[in-house]
Amino acid sequence: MDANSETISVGVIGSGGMGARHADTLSNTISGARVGGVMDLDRQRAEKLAATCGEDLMVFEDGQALIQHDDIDALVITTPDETHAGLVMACLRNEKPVFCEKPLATAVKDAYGIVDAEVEFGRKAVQVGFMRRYDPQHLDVKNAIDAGEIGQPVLYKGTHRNVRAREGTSSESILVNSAVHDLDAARWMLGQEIEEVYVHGTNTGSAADEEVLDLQVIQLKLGAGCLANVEVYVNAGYGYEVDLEVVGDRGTIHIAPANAPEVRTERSAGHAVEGDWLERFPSAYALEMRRWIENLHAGKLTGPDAWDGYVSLLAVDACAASLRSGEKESFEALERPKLYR
Ligand code: ISE
Repeated sequence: MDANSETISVGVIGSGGMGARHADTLSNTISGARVGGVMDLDRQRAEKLAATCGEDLMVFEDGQALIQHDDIDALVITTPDETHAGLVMACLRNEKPVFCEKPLATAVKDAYGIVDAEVEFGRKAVQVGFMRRYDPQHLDVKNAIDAGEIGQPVLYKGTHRNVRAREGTSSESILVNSAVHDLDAARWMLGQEIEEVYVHGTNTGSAADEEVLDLQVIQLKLGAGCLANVEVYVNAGYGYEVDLEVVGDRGTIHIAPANAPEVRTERSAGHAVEGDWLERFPSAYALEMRRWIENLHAGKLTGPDAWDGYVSLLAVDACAASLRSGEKESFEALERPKLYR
C-alpha cells in the first residue's frame, strides 16, 4: 500500500451487519478511504452493499481474489469467526494491512501463527475489532483509571448480555464469540495479563439446546493481584447490555448509563435498552474505523493488535477447559515479541 496515497481502497470481506456498518463508515463518514470492493458468498447481498458504496464496485465470491486484487490496499474482515485466521494470513502473505473482527482466530495455534507471520513481516499490519476500546463510555472509565482517580484498580466487574443466542451457539462459542470481548476489556482496563480462569455455566431453559450453558460466570486472576468477575448471558431476552465497574484501592468507577435518557413517569423510572451491539456501539465502530484509516495514512497502527487477539484467545481456551473440567485453569502466554512491547 502506498501510505501517502490520498484515498485508501478497502476491500470489505463479508456483507452482513458488521460488513455493512464498516462499509458505510468508510464510504460516508470518513475521508481518506473508500470501499474498493466487497466479497460475500451471498453474491446478491454483496452487490446490494456494493451499490450503496459507489458505482461499479468490484464484487467477489472469493475472499482471496479480493485480497490479491491490485486495486485493493487494505482489507476489513467480517465473515464468520472460523474464517478469520485464513483470511488474515492471506492478507499478510499479500502484504496488505487488515482489520479483522474479533476473534482473530478460533484456535490458539492459528492466532499464534498470525503473530508469528506478522513478526516475520516486520511491522504491525493486523488490527482486531475490540471496539469497546473506542467506545466513549468505556474510554471515560479507562481515562479516569489512568489518571489515578480510583487509585490502583484491583477488580473488574462486567456484565455482557445478548437478547438471544444465535443459531448454532455452543457453550464454547459463547466464549469465543462473546466473552472474548470481556477478557480483552479486563486486560485493557486493569493493564494486567490474565493468569488464571475459573468458569461456571448453567442452562437457563431459554437456550434452544439444553446442553448449552447459555449463562456463564467467569472469574479471572490477573497480574499484580487483580481480579475480575464477568457474567455473560446470551439469552437475556430483554435487550443487549454491556456494563462494567472497576474497583480501585481509593474508589470505584461505573460506566455511564445507557445512550438513552432516564424517563420518570407513572411511578416508574427507566430507560430504553438497545437490541444489539450495532445499536449500542455506533460511536465505537465509527471511531475504530476512523483511527484505523488515520493510522494507515500515518504508517503506524495503534489499535488492538494481533498480540491482543492471541492472548484473549488463549484466555478463551482456558475458560473452555475450565467449563469442561470444573476446575481453575492457569496458563501463560508465549514470550511477547518485541513488535508488541
Ligand atoms: C457479537 O458477535 C459481538 O461481537 C458483540 O459485540 C457481542 O457483544 C456479542 O455478544 C457477540 O455475539
